[in-house]
Amino acid sequence: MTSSDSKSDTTATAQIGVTGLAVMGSNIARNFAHHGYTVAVHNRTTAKIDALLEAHGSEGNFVRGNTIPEFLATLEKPRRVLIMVKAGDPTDAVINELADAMEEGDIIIDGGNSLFTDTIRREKAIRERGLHYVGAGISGGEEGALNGPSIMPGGPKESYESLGPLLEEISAHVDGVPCCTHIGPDGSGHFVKMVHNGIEYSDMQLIGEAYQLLRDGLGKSAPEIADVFRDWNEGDLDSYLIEITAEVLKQTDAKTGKPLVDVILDEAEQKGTGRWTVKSALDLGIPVTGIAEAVFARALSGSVTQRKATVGLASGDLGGKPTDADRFVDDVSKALYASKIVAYAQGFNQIQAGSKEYDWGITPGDMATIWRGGCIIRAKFLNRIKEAFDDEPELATLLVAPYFREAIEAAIDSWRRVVITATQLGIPVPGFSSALSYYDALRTERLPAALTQGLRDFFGAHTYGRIDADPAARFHTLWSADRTEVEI
Ligand code: NBP
Repeated sequence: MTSSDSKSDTTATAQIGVTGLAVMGSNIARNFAHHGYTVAVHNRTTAKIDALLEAHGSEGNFVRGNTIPEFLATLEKPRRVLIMVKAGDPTDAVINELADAMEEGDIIIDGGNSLFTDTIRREKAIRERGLHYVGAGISGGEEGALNGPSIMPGGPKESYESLGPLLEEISAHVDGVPCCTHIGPDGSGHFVKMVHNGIEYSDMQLIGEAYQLLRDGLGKSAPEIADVFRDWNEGDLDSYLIEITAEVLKQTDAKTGKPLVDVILDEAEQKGTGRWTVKSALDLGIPVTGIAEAVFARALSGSVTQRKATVGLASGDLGGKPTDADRFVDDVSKALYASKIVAYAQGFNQIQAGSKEYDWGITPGDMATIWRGGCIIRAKFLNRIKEAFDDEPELATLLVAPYFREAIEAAIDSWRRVVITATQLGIPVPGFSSALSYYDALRTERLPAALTQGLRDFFGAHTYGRIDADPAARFHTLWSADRTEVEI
């Protein structure tokens, strides 16, 4: 079917509009159409409208709009327009163009990966113009967008009443439950999507470390490691990322006949959502060490100058090669699971802290529910996270929820053995080891922070609290005088 004979009737009335028809937008537009909606489609350059209608116009009812006014004219009122363009300035440009032409009560939805503070700003500006603004995090990539993504919409409750049923319908469903729910006001949806991406970074880093341990610790080939990941996907680690790790590892490069992973340049790129997660965590004072290590590990892989300069530096000679391969594989799987629990525990603490800071009223267990399908971090154990928050909505950390506490108890010796072996062999495991340190630090009764406070008081009179006084009371030792203590 060509663009001229596709269903591109400009007089039709569309229930939803999608502007921005690159990978994500065109697949979401098709997803809406597959669910029986008439979808208005628009793109800055009309070639992408032609391409969509030419290839997929027969899949449902599409209405083309070559310009924004033409596009808006095809939509039922109140209009619902989903923006799927590049985050940042392009999104602002499209919002402004739409808002100038829209009417009171119309809804603008930004489905891109926008920074949540931009969404807070935009929501306020659009609200003041009498329009509704919904910042919706969408995860699942190309495939999810087409067949059912995980959707995290923030914004006014009234907008969700009109928009929610559509979004829930096109989202992934697990056990009949949609992977979409109203997250909270203004930037909450994009905040949760950002943390989701941060957890995704951490998950991928841990998977990478497990792969390297099996490769360099046991000398396994990529296809052999693919088999291990396939086995792991049958148990507690069952998740999309573990499943596709097996797929990538078993892929052969057509050009060389080698495993594809062995010919891919080992420099990981990033688009920025992991970095945003860490920046936000620093502002909130939440130690998301697993996500931070993952972001830095990608940066390190791209530190070509430093890597070239250090090739061949001493590694030490402590031996430590695993003698029992099967036990080592089992240890690595347990270390991976325990480290992954830590990554999620940290991410959920960040969501709790963000919700408190911005007064969003987020229900953490609901995030676990809507991440069970459609998205990149979908995993079997999200059910356990949901149960943990259902049992204890104010849970201090997932690490103390009975299921996870027991899972870590079962993994702890393996986890330590893996970190010891990696250290002996000189295999970098920043994710595994920092997760273990985080766990150990949290459960340690007395931390060296007392000494840090003493030092701060010595050089800067920054004061300290005492274990035997009111927590709010502050004390200072007169270090350069007679070293007696005064209460401030
Ligand atoms: P891209 O992020 O590659 O953006 C391309 C789209 O933005 C095209 O439609 C392009 O129009 C449009 N655009 C640009 Br660039 N500048 C514009 C401007 N000034 N005015 C109007 N339109 C402009 O597309 P994508 O990969 O489909 O992602 C869309 C959004 O979804 C992004 O925010 C992305 O971060 C997010 N996201 C992507 C994924 C994924 O897996 N790719 C997953 C989840 C979320 P043109 O055709 O005229 O150049």
